[in-house]
Amino acid sequence: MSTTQTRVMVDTNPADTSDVLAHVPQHSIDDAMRAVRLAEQAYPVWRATPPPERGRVLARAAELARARVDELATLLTREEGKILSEARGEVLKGINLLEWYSGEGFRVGGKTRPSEMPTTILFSLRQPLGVVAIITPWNFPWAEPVWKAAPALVAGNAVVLKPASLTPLVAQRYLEILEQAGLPKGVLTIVVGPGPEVGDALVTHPAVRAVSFTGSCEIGGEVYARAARRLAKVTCEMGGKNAVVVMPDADLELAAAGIVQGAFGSTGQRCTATSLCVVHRDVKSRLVDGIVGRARAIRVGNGLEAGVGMGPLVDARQLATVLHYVDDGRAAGARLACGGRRLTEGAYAGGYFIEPTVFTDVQPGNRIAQEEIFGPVLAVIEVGSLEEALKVTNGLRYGLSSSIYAADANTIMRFVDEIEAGMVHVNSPTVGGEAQIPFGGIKWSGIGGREMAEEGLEFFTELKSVFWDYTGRARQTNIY
Ligand code: UN1
Repeated sequence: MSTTQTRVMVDTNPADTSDVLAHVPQHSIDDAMRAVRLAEQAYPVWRATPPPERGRVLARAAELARARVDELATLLTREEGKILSEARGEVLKGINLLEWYSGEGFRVGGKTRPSEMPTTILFSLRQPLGVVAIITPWNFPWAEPVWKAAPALVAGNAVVLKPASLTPLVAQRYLEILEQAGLPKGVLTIVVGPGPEVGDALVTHPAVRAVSFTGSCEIGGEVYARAARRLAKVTCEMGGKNAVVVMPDADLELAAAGIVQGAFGSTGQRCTATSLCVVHRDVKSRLVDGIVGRARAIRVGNGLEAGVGMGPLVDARQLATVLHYVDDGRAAGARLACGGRRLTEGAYAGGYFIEPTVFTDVQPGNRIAQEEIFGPVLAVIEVGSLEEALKVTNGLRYGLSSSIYAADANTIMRFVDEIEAGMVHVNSPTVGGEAQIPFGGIKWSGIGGREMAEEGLEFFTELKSVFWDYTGRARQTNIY
């Protein structure tokens, strides 16, 4: 959408800030209002489009995106910083979501039930809400807009999407692809702009019937409160402090590899990142050796270069936050087993690079054990039993993802049962999600319904229950 104002954001590569991707005009509050009006105008035709046909638009978008995986992944790496293989993985995950939701076009629907009344049939319909707002973070600039907008669109809604200000270009490619796939103009509009103003304009707009948000707890709490005040539907997917528990009978090589992948993949800038390792004392030193050896071997650098295993942080602010937590861990008496330094020499000079960092001897009450860092920092806590491990992990205010490495089935099942988290991984890292199974967390990590799978579609629909007496006489015998 064109803008009425001339504020411009310089979109740069976090691995090399002299690489300028674009000068992106920022939208204003008036632009956000205009986007909602466009969506209101586009909605009736889209609502009237049969759901299987809406699904076919997503299927075509999946095909178009598949033909452009490399180009999209390269842009994503330049704009966000994650390494190319991770960017490819993200693009492919978005394509899976498009494929899943394209099929949902054949299934959007309610159910039938028998009635207490003669000659009466009961059924429910799932119908679109109208105009919905979607607010997405910078760390999954392709997958997040896809995973929220695909269910919203197949359900028949018109969408105003506000991607993170740091990563607008990848989201714009998504819109291009959707329109090329046949999405009528105005059914999805993008507004780019400073979160507090433009985001708030959407969240508080009376015509916006639902808000789907992913981002920090701080902003999620505000979005939830403001939308709730005017009784709009809200789903917020927020932070995590995701723990891996390692028991003495675990495969320690597998555990070390999974923890390193979970902690340092995407430079730790992932709501499902592993930021806590809760290990049984009998295997602690062996596990820590395995983790530290692997962490030290990771080559940090520009994600476009072959052989690089970890990219930069996204911007100076994120770098300052992560370094602040490193100082805090040191000051609290934790032992820095590796990393902890910003990298500034040579090719690092132009980017926001930091070493993969591991703290051991961390106490459960330390801030680095309690708060989401959103960077490549792992805190290791030693425990003496599964009970103690559960106490540490369930004592956190977050409840997004979790993992256990163990062999004994009873230990694993008890963990699966008792861990307070929306997602549990067994013998695998805390990260990731798949289109066909709900994604989301509990406690501070999420509110308002799961994403992905059919649950993700339900959020974007309203149910209508129908009571139909096909003789018109059943009510005469009604006792209710
Ligand atoms: C993943 O772990 O693959 O903001 C996805 C985030 C999440 C996405 C994580 N919403 O990090």
